Amino acid sequence: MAFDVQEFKKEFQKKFEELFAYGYESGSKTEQYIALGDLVRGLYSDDWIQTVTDYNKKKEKQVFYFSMEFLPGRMLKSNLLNMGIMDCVKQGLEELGLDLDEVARAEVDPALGNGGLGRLASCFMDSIASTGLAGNGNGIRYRYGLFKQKFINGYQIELPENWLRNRNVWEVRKENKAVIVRFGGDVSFTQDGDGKLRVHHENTRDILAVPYDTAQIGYNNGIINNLRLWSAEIPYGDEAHFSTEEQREEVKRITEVLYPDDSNYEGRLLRVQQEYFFSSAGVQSIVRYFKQLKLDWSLFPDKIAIHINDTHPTLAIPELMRILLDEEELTWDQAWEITKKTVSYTNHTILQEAMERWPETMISDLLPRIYQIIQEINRRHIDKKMPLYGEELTQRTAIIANGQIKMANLAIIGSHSVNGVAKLHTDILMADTLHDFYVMYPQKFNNKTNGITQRRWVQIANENLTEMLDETIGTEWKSDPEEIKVLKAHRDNKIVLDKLEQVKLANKKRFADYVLKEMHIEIDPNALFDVQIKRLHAYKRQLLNVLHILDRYLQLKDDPKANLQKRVFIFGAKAAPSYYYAKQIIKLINAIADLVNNDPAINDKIKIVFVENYGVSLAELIIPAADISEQISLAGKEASGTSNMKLMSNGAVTMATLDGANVEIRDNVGDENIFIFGLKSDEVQEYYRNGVYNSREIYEKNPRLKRILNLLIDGSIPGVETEGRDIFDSLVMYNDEYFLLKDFDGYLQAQYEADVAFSDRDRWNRMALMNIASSGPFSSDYTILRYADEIWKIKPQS
Ligand code: Z2T
Repeated sequence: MAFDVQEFKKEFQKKFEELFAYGYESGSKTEQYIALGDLVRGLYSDDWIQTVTDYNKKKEKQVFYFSMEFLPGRMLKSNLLNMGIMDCVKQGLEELGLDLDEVARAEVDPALGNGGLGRLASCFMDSIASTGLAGNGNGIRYRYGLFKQKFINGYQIELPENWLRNRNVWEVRKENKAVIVRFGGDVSFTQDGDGKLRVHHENTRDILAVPYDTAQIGYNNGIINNLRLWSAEIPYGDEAHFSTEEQREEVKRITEVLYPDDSNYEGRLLRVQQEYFFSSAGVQSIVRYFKQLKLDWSLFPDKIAIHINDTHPTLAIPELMRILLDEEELTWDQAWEITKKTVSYTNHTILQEAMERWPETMISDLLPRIYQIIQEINRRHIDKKMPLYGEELTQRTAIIANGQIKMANLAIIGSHSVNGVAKLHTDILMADTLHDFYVMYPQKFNNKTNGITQRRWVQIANENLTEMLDETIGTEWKSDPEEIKVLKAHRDNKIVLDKLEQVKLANKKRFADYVLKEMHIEIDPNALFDVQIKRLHAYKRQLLNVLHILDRYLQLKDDPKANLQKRVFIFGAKAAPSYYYAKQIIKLINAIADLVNNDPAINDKIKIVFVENYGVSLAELIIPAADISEQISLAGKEASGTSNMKLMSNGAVTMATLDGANVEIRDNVGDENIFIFGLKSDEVQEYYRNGVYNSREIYEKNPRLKRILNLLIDGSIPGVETEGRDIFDSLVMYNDEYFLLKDFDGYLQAQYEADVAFSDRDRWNRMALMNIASSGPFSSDYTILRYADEIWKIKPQS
């Protein structure tokens, strides 16, 4: 993008005055940010139009990534980076007396997702544009994002996240692209003169879906794709049908707020309304686009790929069937062929409690025509498979059973590809969770290990490391992430290792400043920063981390001179508001933090920092400062994990079980550069099957562990009488569902080895370097190229 500093300064001043009618010097940071964002959006609008025009002209096949969640993070700096004007803008602002980072911080971080799944969708949008693929996002423009987390007396409190309080400079409302989504009503059939059955769907409640589009800018390639988020409104001219306040509220409610559950299913009517709302709107706008190409319907799958991110958008399948059957009058067989060839599905979890199942009556009342189509898909499936696979196996794959509609079954049957998100996860799906389907459709199953975009997670989040890499190995890694492997040649270069240590130290200081300012806790940047940042879930085992901290606490209480590495334990985690146990764990960690941080006997050898409101922006601050990356879920439970990849890319050493993508991280980085402990996934399976695990026995026989667990119930930790008791009981009396006690010894041993390694600075720096140098394969650019090649059948534009 041709652009110079002087020109930028002029344009910025002009834009500011145009918007606010006074000089930028007297504006607030938010106003300066809005002016800058508005200016930047104007700079890419030509490329945006050009990209759309090109796709249309070439009738390029396009992918539509349907996701209930997107977690883009602040967009200003990533847009500047991808447009190639970061340095120019930084310099220009500086000459105007402004600091880019300060202005950028005025942007509200849109929290339109829960965790891994939503952030993955945004990494994918960045990679789709950056690898030059024709792709679009399709989702919901929630009026309120994921709740804002506060701690009051150590308890999690949830506040509404009004992310649109200021103007959103990136979105463009496209009123002319609005569509109607219909709920309820009556379905009837009449026979035409030619004997054809005609469907009538009447007395529906019609909601207007209005799209808001946001540019997804490719990295230095001039390509700008689209993220389309839908908002529910009352149809123009239809106000008479929404005359009461209650009726108007009901419409608004559909896109009012994101459900705050990560890997947990919430069987509410409003949730399924949300799912149908954005799936239907998305499919309708795709069909409208396809019709304008004036091609035969059989070519639909040659022009369109629809990808569903977990089962949340599965209703796109019967919705596409409905449009092809009822509106376009294709036969069932034609419509079914097209639908299957168009749709592909990613599974993100094997946890049973996360599997979506809707009561039949809910769907038949809310979506009567969609319900009929699901019934027919199910009937044909059973009819076809029964003679081939017999009664039992076939019935286990039914979409409708016991009054419930199983969305995963519909997603698998209605699509041509089913993928897991890490090798181990896909293996478990095939061998276990989805084994019946694997027997029926082995060719549908494939793995696509997750990835992350190093543009945000290294170039933007870690400028110090970026600069050091540029100096050491050149800039090739920025456009081809695998190229970072050449850093391995410097593994024994003392100068490089020292530089890396300085980079880490500077990042740790930056985080320490934040912690001092925001939390009034003083932490030592020379201590080992031990980081666990992810949603709070029993299976992720934040509690195992806690048991380790308590072990150190007791060692220091017994002997203040104990030879232990000084550590700062950093947590970031939100608990679903209705997840009582997870909230108890938050309270426990905060209580232990109060106790340990203020105990003079500990003498600052342990500090615990539980940051409030963890999200993308805080991740960008914490990850570059991490020494250890805690990835300690019970083997077999974490589908992939992605913070493991972000932390590795920033030179943290992983402390891990062999779960999710940790297995592939180990394979890439080598055993000597990672700490592995704990049960393997097949060992866990075996325990579940033969049921011989007895946590009570471990408690009784392991005095060190017993002493720690007793701290929970003997009043040693003030303020957690109920929480301590409940957590103790879950671990000792109710047989410890996630095998914390079983993995405890191995975890302590691995942590001890980490202490030893950290005290040898050269060794640790070499480990950090090897992690950075081995992180290239985890770029979402490669993940996306594999989706494009093997599932979507689309090619990068040249
Ligand atoms: C989610 O973030 C994940 C899985 C879900 O299953 C739902 C949500 Cl909201 C329905 C996570 C996985 O737990 C994590 O292992 C994975 O890395 C991430 O999705 C992206 O695939």
